[in-house]
Amino acid sequence: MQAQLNRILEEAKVQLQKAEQQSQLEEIRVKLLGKKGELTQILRGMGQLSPEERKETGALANRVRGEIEQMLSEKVEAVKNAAKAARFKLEKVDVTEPGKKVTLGVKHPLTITMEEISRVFMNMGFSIVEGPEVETVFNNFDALNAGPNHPARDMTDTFYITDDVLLRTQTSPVQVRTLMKQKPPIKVISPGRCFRCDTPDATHSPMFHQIEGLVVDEGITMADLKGTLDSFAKQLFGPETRTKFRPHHFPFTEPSAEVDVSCFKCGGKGCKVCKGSGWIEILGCGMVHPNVLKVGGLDTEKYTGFAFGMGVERVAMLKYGVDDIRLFYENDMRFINQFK
Ligand code: 2NM
Repeated sequence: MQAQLNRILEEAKVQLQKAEQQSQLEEIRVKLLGKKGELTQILRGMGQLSPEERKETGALANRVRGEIEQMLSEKVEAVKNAAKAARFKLEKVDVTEPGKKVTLGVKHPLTITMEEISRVFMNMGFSIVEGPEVETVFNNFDALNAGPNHPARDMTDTFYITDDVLLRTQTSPVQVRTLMKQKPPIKVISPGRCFRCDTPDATHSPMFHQIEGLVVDEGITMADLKGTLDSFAKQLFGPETRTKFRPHHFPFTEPSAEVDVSCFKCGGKGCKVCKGSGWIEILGCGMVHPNVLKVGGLDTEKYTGFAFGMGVERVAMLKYGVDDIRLFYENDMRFINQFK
């Protein structure tokens, strides 16, 4: 039995020498010291020995176990250290290496312009409302007093999806929806994407952005319209800006007007930006037509309102001196990065 113990010790030494991984060491431990291990089996068989033999063999067995345990833990430590050293070598960091450049994103010029316009109206107490880009013909045309033969309804101007469904050609259907579900006082703007069947060129795009506004309450007059839009123009283009209201026609407003602002570049003397006239056309507006107010079920003897609309691309092109609308949609970062 003692010879067996010595053989186990010698064999353990050889095997531990060869082992290179922690899993191998664990295998060896189980094989020798585990519940069914070789050493454990021998210790179990000691009951059959005589007392003297038992003493001697027991002492040897304990020594062998102690030695094996000692060797095992040393080897486990060594293997762990070797693994760590290998990892450190692999994960070496060069602290003198220059850091990676972080490039921050920028806002799109149309987003900047849209937010700037919205901010001015929000500061005047307007709320922002949004609606779907896919609209009903009713919300986009009928409700806006554009009769069945209105030219804007033409297939060549409008993207129809079915006979009754289209891509909105302006954001006014959002205001129609507001009129139908909200009681006055109403004071909203609706920024969003619009679609018209246009061939792209320097000033046209089949997709563009609008911001429209609607104010409805008792006693709203043309003076409210002029005061609001004059204040807006001064906040967007500078306090020296003057406004001019020229008679115009829209189906959804009566009377209607187009608004010119004095040229923010030359102050009105005439330059390239205003094409020598001193004035720049910036938006359309008018007193909401009674037929439109009726869609919201309003008493048109009691309630009046004004509305306006402007193209975001047009404002951005003027503000930033961009001469081709298509630049806004190409996402060439050399263009986009100029508006930080
Ligand atoms: C414009 C010009 C004039 C307008 C009218 C309405 C509504 F829904 F209240 F009738 N919303 N927006 C309007 C009026 C839009 O854009 C050039």
